[in-house]
Amino acid sequence: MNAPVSIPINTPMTAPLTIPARPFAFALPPGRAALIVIDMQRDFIEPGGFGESLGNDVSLLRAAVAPAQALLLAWRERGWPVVHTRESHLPDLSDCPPAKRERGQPSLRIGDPGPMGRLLVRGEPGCEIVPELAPLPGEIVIDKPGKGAFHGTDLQATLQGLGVTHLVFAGVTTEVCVQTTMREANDRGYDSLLVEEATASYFPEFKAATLEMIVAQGGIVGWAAPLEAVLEALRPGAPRQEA
Ligand code: TIU
Repeated sequence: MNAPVSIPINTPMTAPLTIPARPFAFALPPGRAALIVIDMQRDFIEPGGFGESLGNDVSLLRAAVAPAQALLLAWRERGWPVVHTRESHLPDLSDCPPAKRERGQPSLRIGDPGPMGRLLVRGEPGCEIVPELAPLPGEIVIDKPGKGAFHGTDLQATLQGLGVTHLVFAGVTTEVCVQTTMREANDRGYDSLLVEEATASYFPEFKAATLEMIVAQGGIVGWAAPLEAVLEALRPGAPRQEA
């Protein structure tokens, strides 16, 4: 069982930044928020990878790259923690359940060789994050065997160690790995915000529906906000919520 989010004692608390968001303003506490960029890998975004093997038009995901990069750069300027995830498997596929590998009739399966190496296998070119969003030394990279980033990883312990209580999300795909991870985070007690332009789906209607699902019922999963609202809040000197 996962322990609830805990705050290390002596963590300095400064007044939260206020981000206009749906279903209501998101209060982002400096020092306790991490940016989590989900699976912005060549295997999902470029032709010849896992996403295309499933029959998808991968060009639809490209739209999220520049907004995610703007968010990442603003976050880095603040010096706050960044987590990158990669959906990936060990070369012997011992962490890939047969039910995942054998599902459906893809043109290539996980572990099969393609133009960017073996699909979704760690260390292969296709498994890497696109160059625009490449992790910097010191940023956290979580290799995850599932759709959710908490499943089978040490993400929970890593975030707890950093005293993180709030997550800002970018990445692909909106309704699969992003939404799954936001739901996992919600159940673990994190407040999560999805940045609308910094996420994409092979199915634009699924992205739109997912945004609605997240914010419905008073934020049953979390919050959503446009990129500009987040960037504005991150600018030095941006107004803060009254403590
Ligand atoms: N197929 C699809 O939409 N997504 C995935 O398989 N993985 C992620 O979302 N990263």
